[in-house]
Amino acid sequence: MKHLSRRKLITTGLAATAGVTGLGVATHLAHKYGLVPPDGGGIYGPGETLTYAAQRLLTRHSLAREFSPVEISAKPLANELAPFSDEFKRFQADKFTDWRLAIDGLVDRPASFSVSQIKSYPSRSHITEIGCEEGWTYIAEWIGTPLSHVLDLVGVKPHAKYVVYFSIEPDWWESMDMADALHPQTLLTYGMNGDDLPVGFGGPLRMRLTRQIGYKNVKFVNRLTLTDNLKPFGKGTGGANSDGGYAWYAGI
Ligand SMILES: Nc1nc2c(c(=O)[nH]1)N[C@H]1C(S)=C(S)[C@@H](COP(=O)(O)O)O[C@H]1N2
Ligand SMILES: [Mo]
Repeated sequence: MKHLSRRKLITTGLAATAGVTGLGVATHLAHKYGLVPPDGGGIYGPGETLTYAAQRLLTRHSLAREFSPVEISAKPLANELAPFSDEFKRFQADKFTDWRLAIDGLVDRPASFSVSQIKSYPSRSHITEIGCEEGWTYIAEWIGTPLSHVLDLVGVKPHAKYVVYFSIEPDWWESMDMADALHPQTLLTYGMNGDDLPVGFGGPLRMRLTRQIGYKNVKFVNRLTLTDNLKPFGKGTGGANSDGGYAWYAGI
């Protein structure tokens, strides 16, 4: 990694804007340094690769901006959701007592966790902004357990490269790399603005990543899988949204 200097990356970026040859160079370098996102071969291939590579090299450990309590949006906007299924309503009627987050794949000890178990672990909160690709954003306080804490409990195998996370809602799933999975602001979120996380915002459990756009923040999460290969999931791009043509790495 240290051989690919900031200067070189910037040069590569300039080359990329200069033309096809530059794009080839950028892609070649990104492959060489393990900076190619899983959907990097798509139509936006080199461009996505460059964005991902730049963010990963330059902002690997950076935190998303945190706001002060007075900046919390008075009326956060919940994205329109599909009607809740009978299965979901049964969990809800029982105050989500039977809700489980299952973790499997490349871990030493596959396990499943209740919401109250997750709430008993160390918590972290942050006041951050979430935004939809359609243009609106809001600021809220998000309360949860760092994903890294729960991953430590199950023991992630060293060759795991991605966390794939699934909603109880059919067809809602996404994945992130280990840099985001272990990032201190990435939370298994169960609270919002001092209360339980309302179901409209993804309760009882939502994946909250601060450095990527709204659609990566999957609601009603009930399963995580650790993997080193995203190809077997869906169409192989690493998420329901990237399968549909959006970027897999949707950095903000
Ligand atoms: N399970 C599930 N998760 C989801 C969605 C959804 O429809 N179902 N919508 C996504 C999209 S496109 C966005 S922009 C955000 C919206 O979050 P909000 O409702 O808190 O504004 O949730 C994301 N997570
Ligand atoms: Mo969205």
